[in-house]
Amino acid sequence: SETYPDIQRDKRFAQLTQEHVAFFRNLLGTDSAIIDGVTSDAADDIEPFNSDWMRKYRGHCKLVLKPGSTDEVSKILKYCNDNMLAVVPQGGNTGLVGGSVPVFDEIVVNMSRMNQIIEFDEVSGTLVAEAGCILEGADHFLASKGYIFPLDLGAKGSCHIGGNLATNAGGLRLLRYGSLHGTVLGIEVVLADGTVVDDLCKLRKNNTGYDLKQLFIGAEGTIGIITKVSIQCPQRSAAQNVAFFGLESFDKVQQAFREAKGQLSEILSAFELMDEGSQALVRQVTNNKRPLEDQYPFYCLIETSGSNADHDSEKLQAFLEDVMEKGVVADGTLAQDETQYRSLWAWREGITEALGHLGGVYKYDVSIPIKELYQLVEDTRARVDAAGLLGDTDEYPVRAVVGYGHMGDGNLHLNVSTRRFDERVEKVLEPFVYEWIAERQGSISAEHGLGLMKKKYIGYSRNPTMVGLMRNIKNTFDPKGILNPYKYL
Ligand code: FAD
Ligand code: S2G
Ligand code: ZN
Repeated sequence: SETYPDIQRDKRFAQLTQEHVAFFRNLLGTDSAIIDGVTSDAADDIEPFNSDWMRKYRGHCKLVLKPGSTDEVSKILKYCNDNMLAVVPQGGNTGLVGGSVPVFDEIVVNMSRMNQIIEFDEVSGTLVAEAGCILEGADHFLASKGYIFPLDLGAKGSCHIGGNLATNAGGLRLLRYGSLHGTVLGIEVVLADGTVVDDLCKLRKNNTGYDLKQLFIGAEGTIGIITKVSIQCPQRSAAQNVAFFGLESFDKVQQAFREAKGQLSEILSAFELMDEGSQALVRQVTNNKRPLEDQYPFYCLIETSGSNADHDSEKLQAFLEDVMEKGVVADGTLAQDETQYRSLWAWREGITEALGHLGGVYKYDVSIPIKELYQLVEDTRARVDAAGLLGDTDEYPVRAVVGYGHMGDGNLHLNVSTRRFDERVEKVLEPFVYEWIAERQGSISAEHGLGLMKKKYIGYSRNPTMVGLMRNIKNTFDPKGILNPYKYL
């Protein structure tokens, strides 16, 4: 796991004492809301809260608090602010940049007990829920009402809606439903000093002053703890279908993307890119039968969501025949039923798990102008090979350099799969990848955020004026710096 030689624990932050624990125990009033490693040895119970999903970042917190209400969050933060106790807000702990676990002994405030749906308006589709609601649970609730959550990602079974807002998660449906900056109507958030900010607006339009909620979307818990969300949810499409294509070049992938937008237009709901390397790893881990007979350098998964199953599959069938005829697509298959729909999606959604299963992964979630999207993978693979690190042996630890992602958003997930985290590999990759991105005015973080991993690289995508303004905002909302310290800025 990662160690932090270049970071010192901020001496302004107090060490936890038994009095502090007594205050929180008294406030929360139930054992299920507190894991106390201060007055008792709870190391094993605390472990999952100290270690991130990739097992790459590890903190040493001794106290996990699980508030059950906004008032409890407010009293926790006021106490921490008054007593200089550092805090890490935590949702489902599926973040991939080390933002959701302590760096040292910060208190973890985990939102999992605040997981209720509060209200749903069946006419407007407006959902109000607590931040600790699990994304998949909220989507299932909406499905029962004929609606859909305008966000989907592979971590849906564990990630929280609050964490999704805090990281401004993009995911698999952004092409169709847009970003959380557009779908979120309001939030309730608690500031470092315990102030409860009620901006839980349920109106589609509210043009009365600065749109402050936007600051908290993507702030990664550094200026407040989101406690409630109000979000506009679209009708769930009656008909969903998915096609899986094999293509001979990245040029052809770009052509397929243009054809999909042109021919499928309003029913296109996802366009995901996968390279052969990423698919070979999924095959290696799952041993599932591949969707197509032959192997191709590239694959794309195209999803349609519309109101009329016959009309949509006719349109998709015609599109498939057309792009095959034109030689844009070398081979393709359409899902015939729900089972095939899910199994085709699994070849895209299962990549992250497969990579995690195989050992250490260096992840780069980046935005690049679409025409160069895959060039970064090729340049990185050549660089790792030239450094003599490609080989999947103990001596040459890099198993594969693969690329996949949300083609429609110009968002590539470059992943370097290794047997273990290895200094030599990191030195070859960083800052090379970030410099490559900066030269093309791309973004070093498309959707996963900055966290601990990318804090020191923000300058590759934001100029000093912007970073200065962000610091002013941080100092306005969290002047003592107790919220998620050491990260982000
Ligand atoms: P956590 O990991 O617990 O926290 C993430 C950050 O938000 C931390 O900085 C934390 O301090 C802060 N935070 C959490 N809750 C709150 C709150 N209530 N108030 C304030 N701050 C808070 N991400 C994408 O964008 N797109 C993807 O397609 C995608 N796919 C993924 C697939 C897999 C298999 C995995 C493991 C992760 C994936 N992710 C993806 C990354 C991750 O799931 C998202 O960043 C997600 O939004 C994190 O939600 P969480 O509840 O797990 O937050
Ligand atoms: C995805 C998940 C993280 C990764 O699958 O869309 O956001 O890089 C990613 O595997
Ligand atoms: Zn993604």
